[in-house]
Amino acid sequence: MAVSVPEATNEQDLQQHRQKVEFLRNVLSLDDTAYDKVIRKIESFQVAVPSWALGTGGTRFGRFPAGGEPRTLEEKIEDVGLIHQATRATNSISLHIPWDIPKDATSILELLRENELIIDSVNSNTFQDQADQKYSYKFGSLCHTDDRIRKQAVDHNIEVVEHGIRLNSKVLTVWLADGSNFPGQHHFRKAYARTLDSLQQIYKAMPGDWNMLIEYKPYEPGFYSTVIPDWGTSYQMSQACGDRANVLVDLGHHLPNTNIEQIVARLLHFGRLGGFHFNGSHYGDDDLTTGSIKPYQLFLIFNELVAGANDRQVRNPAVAYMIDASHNIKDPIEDLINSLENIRSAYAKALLVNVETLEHAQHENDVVLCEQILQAAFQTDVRPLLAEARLRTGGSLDPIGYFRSQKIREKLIARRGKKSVATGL
Ligand SMILES: [Mn+2]
Repeated sequence: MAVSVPEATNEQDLQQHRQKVEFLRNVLSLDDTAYDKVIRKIESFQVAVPSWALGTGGTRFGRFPAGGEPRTLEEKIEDVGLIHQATRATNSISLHIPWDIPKDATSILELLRENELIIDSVNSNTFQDQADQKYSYKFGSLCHTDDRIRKQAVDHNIEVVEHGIRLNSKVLTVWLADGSNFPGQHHFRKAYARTLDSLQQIYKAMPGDWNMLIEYKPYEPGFYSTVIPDWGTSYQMSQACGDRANVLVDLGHHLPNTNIEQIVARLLHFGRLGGFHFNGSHYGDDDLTTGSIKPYQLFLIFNELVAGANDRQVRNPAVAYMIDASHNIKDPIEDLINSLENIRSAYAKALLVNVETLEHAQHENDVVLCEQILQAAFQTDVRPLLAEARLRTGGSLDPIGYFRSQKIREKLIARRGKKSVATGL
């Protein structure tokens, strides 16, 4: 598959695009150097797409497949390749084991190379029972009271790392469904201690160049407690594991109105922000399109990330950016294109924040000016900058228009069938 879209598909929109860019450059007073710098930063901002987002998601109610959903790991890679071709914004893919166990790692690596993709992270799954599994995770995995079940869950994570090694990944993401549904069910301190001990065993088994990301979530499927409910618990567990364990922030894993941007700033300050799972939510872990519900919050988060990246006093490892979403209405490919666009939009706006003026205003306690500076960046329509970044790297000026005009979903349905269903949530 070609990694760029045919140039002819951009021709129709080109003149208007040039006019919009010219207008925006004048508004922002960007000379050639400043303009190129911003575009190059946008071009290089890449976000991994998860293999489980390529099918329509299920709630615990109905599931309504889009048709032509990928049935195999090869077809999932093909779909991410299509998204990357149009957006040039996702050069990597996150895998879920056992859903995505490669039959032949060499041919998968070849397919990845053809699509200019790499494997970003591998994710373990101890939140479901598999058909061939000896013990059940009904009452937890890494936290379980039974040593044998904990060992089975630890061994699974080590096996996930082994699959990842074969695919040149270097990141293990651990999200646990471990928790309790009723008061009294868990001995909180002992459940915590058992979980940490399990994580330490997994950490010790990872190769020296691997990183572990520890995700937190305040509720669900445990509706009374979860063993890792918040960033503080993830942070402590990361510290107790070692330098290569860090906290993963999933935007949907917070209670309503949590100040996520402040959490991001704290973790950057401590040098423990390891990764991001992007999604959008209104109530809880809704897995909606990133930026569809709270675009200002997304911008404020990126404002912290950009400020942290530009601050020499911040010593944080490279952050792994991933989408973690899968819902049941939109075409999954269009949804991911939407998410990637919204993520880059928030990033581009954060790049426009006048950091020096903001810090001066903060120092002077000029509250109104502080907010004006942020709003000036947030309210700028940066879409021409995103389009320019795509154009320069071989992508489409209008990725969703491209997806529709090329009848990509129709072609996928013709090849894979109307009723094909992707593995996933
Ligand atoms: Mn997540």
